[in-house]
Formats: sequence, C-alpha cells, structure tokens
Amino acid sequence: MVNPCCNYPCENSGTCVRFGTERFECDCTRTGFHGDNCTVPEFWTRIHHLLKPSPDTVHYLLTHFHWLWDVINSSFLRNILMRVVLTVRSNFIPSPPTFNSKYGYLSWESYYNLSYYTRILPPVPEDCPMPMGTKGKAVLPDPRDLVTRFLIRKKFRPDPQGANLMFAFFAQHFTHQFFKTHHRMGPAFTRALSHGVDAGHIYGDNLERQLQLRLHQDGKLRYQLIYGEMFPPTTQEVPVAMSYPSSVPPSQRLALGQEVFGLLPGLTLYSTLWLREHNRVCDVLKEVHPTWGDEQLFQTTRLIIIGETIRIVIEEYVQQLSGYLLKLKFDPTLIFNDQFQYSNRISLEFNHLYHWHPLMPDSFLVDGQDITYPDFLFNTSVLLHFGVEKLVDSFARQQAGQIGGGWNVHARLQEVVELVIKESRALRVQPFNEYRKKFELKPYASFYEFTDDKEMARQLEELYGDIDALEFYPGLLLERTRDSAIFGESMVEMGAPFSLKGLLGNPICSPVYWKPSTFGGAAGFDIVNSATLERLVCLNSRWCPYVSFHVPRSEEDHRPRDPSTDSHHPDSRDTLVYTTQPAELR
Ligand code: ACD
Repeated sequence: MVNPCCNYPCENSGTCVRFGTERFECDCTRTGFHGDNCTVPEFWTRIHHLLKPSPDTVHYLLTHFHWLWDVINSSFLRNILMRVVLTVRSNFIPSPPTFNSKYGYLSWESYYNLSYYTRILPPVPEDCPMPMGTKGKAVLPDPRDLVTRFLIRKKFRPDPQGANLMFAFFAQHFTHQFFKTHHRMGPAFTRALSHGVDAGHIYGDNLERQLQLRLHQDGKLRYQLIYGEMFPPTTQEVPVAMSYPSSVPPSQRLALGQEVFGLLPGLTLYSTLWLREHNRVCDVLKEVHPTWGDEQLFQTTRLIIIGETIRIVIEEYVQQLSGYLLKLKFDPTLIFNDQFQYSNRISLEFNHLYHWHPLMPDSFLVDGQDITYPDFLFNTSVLLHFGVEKLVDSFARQQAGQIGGGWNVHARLQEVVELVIKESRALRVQPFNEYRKKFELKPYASFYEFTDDKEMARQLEELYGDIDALEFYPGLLLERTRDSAIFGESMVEMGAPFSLKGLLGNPICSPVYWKPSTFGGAAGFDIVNSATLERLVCLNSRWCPYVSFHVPRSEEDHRPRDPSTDSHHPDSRDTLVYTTQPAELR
C-alpha cells in the first residue's frame, strides 16, 4: 500500500499524518484553512487573499517609479515599509525550527541537535513509489547530464543588475560562516553550530581555533606585516588546519578563520579586510576603555564586527541583490513591537538555494592582467602581490554572472553543482513545486509556464516526466528570470525569508542587546551604525579604490583611482601603516 502522504495531500502548510496503512489526516491547525486537505479558507484568510497583491506585482512596484521611491525613502514611510518587509518575510520561517534530514515529524531530537541543518519541508517519505513522491519518473535524470545540458555556460551572461566580483566574493565569504557542511558526518550536518552570523569565518568555528588565531594582547587577532601592511599570519606562525593543496609553499599558506578561504584571492581579500577591521576596532575600544583587558576587548569587538556585517549585508548587499528602489534599512528597533523570535537555524534548503555558482566569471581581470582559474585558485600570492587596494578596485569593476536562467556556470564548477543535486537526492528533498506552495507561490502547471525557453521545457519534461517532479535546485536555477533581474521569482521569495529571519534573528538585534553598552558605548555603537563596504575598505587601506557591490555606473566611478590623490577616507585614523610588530611575529 502506497503511503498516502507521498501525494503531498495537505495544502497550505497542513501536516500530513498517516494512520494505519491507507488513511491519512491533514492537521490544518493555525493554517487559516480547514477541510480534509486544508483547502477551505477561513473568513479572514479569504479577505487576506483577496487583498494581497501577487509577488510579481509587489516586485514591479518595488523596482519601478523612481519619483515615488524618492519621496518614500525620505519620509516615515520608509520605516513602515521596511518593518513590513522584515515581518512578512520572517513569518515564513518556522521558529523554533521543525524537521531535519532524519526526522520528518516534530521531535525533541531534531529541535535539540544543532549538528543538523534544519528542514523547512520534511524529506520525501522513504516508502514512496517514486523518488519525488508519486509523480514523475522512477529514475531521476543523470546529474551530469542535467548540469551539462542546462547549466554549464556557453557564453558568459553578466548579471543585468550589475553585480560585480566584490559582490560575488562577499556572497561566498559571508555565507561560509553558516554554510559549513560537515563532510565527515554527511550532507545533513553542519559544523557551524551557532546557525547564523557569528563571524566564525573570521574567528574560527570553535574555541580552540579562535584562541590560536588571537594575539592575546589588546583583543587583537594575530597578523603578519609585509612592507608595513597587515595580512593574515601564515600557518607556520599560527598552525590551524587549512585546506591547501601540497603545491602551496608553507610561506604562502595563510591562517584564516575558515578552513577553505585559501581557495580564492577574493576570499583571502575579505579575510584580510576583516582582520584589519577587527584590529582597528580594538584600538578604538582600547582608547575609550584603557582599563579593559584582552578578553573584553576581543569579545566586544566581535559583537561590533557582527553588527557591521549585518548592516553591510542588509543595506548594501541585499539592496544590490533585490534591485529595490526602497532604501533598505538595518534598524532592529523597527520590529521591537512585533512578535519575533530572536533565534535562527540554518536550513538545508537555504544552503542548496545559495549555490550561486553562475556568479563566477570566465577569468579574473586584475590590474590589467587576465588570470585564469588554474593561476587564481589557491594562489595567495595574488593578494600579497597586488595588495588590497588594487584587488578591490579590479573586482569592483568586473561583472559577475547572472545567477538564474540556466547555461551560466563555468565548466570548472561542474562538479560542485552536480554535488548539490546528488546531496538533495540522498537527503530526499521535496519537489520544487512543493516549496513553491510552502512559500505561498502558485505551483507551476507545466514546464512551459516555468521557462520561456521551449526547447529547455521540452527536454525537462522528457527527463522529469512531470512538472511536479522537478527538483528544488534545478528549479531555482532554471526558472525564467524576472525582467532585467539576476534571478527568478522563486529565488527571491524563498531566499528573502531565510535571509531576513537569519539577520534579524541574531541576538545583537534583540531588545536585550541592541544598545550602546553592548558595543562598548557610543564609539562602538557608532561603528556598527555607520558601517559600509566603503568604510570597511577605505579605513583599512592606503588609498581608497573604487569600491561597491556593483560595476561602475557614473563617469566618476569609471575614472581610474590614483594612489597619490585618492588618499584615505576623511575620517580614517593614522593606523594604516603598521610599524609595531609583536615580538612573537618578528
Ligand atoms: C526582500 C528583500 C530582497 C531579497 C532579495 C533576494 C533574496 C534572495 C536570496 C537571499 C539573499 C540574501 C542573503 C543575505 C543574507 C543571508 C543572511 C543569512 C543569515 C543566517 O524582498 O525581502
């Protein structure tokens, strides 16, 4: 007898419970619906649905009518709309978290065991007749074939919203603090046990690593000086485990918070910037708190770094990604009067969704030199050779790829993309259309509705047999993109809830923490409240390059920067050339 829950019979987030062999019941409690399949709306649900505009309408409004947004952004309406964005998005995420890859029903174990990524939808039951439930084919398409046919790049397609490589590397650097699959334990597990923005990619994901990376003096992190400039120390000086291939000489193995950040100069660049920022903030705090010891300076600086990160992510990174004309605002007080749980659990679906490999270009153009993948990967000398300023300037001027729409993944990344698909099968991730429903989007009725490319639709139909059997990750990457947008509807509507819940669910955003004393008083709180990508770079470099998450738009931005005239940011301190070196690093 087929498990009746394999049909996903419960709509509107109802819970399917099996009784005996043939019977099931949908638990519709607090879904706003009732009936056998939770399909009959209650009165207020009906009203709400009548009044609610479609995601496409909202997106259109948010990305058009400059004049209107100019008015809104400089009035009280900005705060009202930002509050709506935060609460509406966060409400999609169950909090406390629910399932994991082992438990498709609520259990204490899945709540309590932080080693698992959580799951928004339970796994496809083990006893279903088909891999995706009851629909589609008995055998899913070969991952290699799928990736080769629909995902591998033919010709580089830039992101129409203008994201650059500073954006792409930020995405990778920032997310690898909370996406850290524990490969030894398996794809269901994570090493990042705080499940959020904890700056573990700077300080390590455990205390032992953190203590190794710290200088134990004035709260600072260890570093090396090269021609008077601060860089991460080598693993010879700080012997933390890093994943470098044996070809990298010991003198070029940089010791970083995240084990894999030696992989790309863009990642070591951000690690260097945050290292400098951490040590700079320690100096600021020490000046106002001469009595504080190393530990308090370190801990308080870490909270400031987390705050700076969240501000940059919301006000610049998500701003760039969304293409919204509403000026996004990081202000935790906006939701202090709303019901909101200050906690977060990273989900497997969020991890899969965020495999944005199409962002990567065909090669890397640094200071006029075209660097190919083999010369770029694991080459820490790129950073040491060009320096922070030239790398930022170059990455900020180079376009990143469009994420959605298919055929835009560089061939070097083929295996990583295949791995996402293989993992999602091993962990029995539910079909794309089930996730569409979970996030209150209409499920696609056919492959021809899903993509405008008729040939792609035809082939997908042939491979999957049924639109309701299309997988989650291919669905997100192949869905038709919105006009002039980086990706399609589903990536935004599913990605935004995970993101905003994760960012605002951070303890520093709670009423208990969000006050000056948490950050060492006004000076520290000011650093959090004025953080920008430009300040992160220009307060920690010798001259101020072109810095942004988008490629140059204005003539001024196109102008080459000149080290002799583009000197420090006006309020930068004179600590950029480091002359003192602690004894143990000399
Ligand atoms: C909104 C804001 C616009 C959202 C646009 C796109 C969202 C798509 C994917 C995720 C985007 C950003 C991720 C940023 C931060 C992740 C933080 C996670 C913290 C644990 O319309 O609501």
